[in-house]
Amino acid sequence: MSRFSSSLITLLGLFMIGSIAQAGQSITVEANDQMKFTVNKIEAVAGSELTIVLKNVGTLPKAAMGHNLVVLKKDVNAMAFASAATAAAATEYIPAQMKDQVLAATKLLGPKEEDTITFTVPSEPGEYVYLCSFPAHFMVGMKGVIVVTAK
Ligand SMILES: [Cu+2]
Repeated sequence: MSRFSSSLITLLGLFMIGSIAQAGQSITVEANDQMKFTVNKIEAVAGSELTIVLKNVGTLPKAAMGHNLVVLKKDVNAMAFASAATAAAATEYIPAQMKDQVLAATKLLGPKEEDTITFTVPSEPGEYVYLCSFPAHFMVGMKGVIVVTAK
C-alpha cells in the first residue's frame, strides 16, 4: 500500500470519528484504550426509543481504563458531573447526589465487555451530552452529544 493511500485511510478514519451516526434506533459506540468514543454525535427524534450499545474494545484492566456511557439530562453541567464522579468509585462513577441528572447509563465496562441501554429520547429538542465518567476521561474528550430534533 502506498504511503499516500494509507494516509488517506487515516484521514477517512478521523473523519468517521466525527461523523453522525444515523438516528436509528440502535447505535453502537466503541470505547477504547485511547479514551475515546468512536461516535461523538447521535441524532435522534424527540420521544423515540433509542438503543445504545457500548463496547469496550480496549485491553487495559477495568481498574485503570474502565468505560461507561452516561447520558445527562438537558443543561446538566457535564464538567461538574465528571468532577463529582471521580469520588464515586463505589457506585461505578455515578455520583449518588447527581443520579437524578442522568437520563441513562451503562455499567462500567472492563476490556471486551459490552452493555446496552434503551431509553426514551426526551420530548424537548436540544443537545444532550453523554460522557464516560471514569476519572479524567471526560476531560480528555471522552464525550459526545445526542442531538434531539422535534418529530
Ligand atoms: Cu472511559
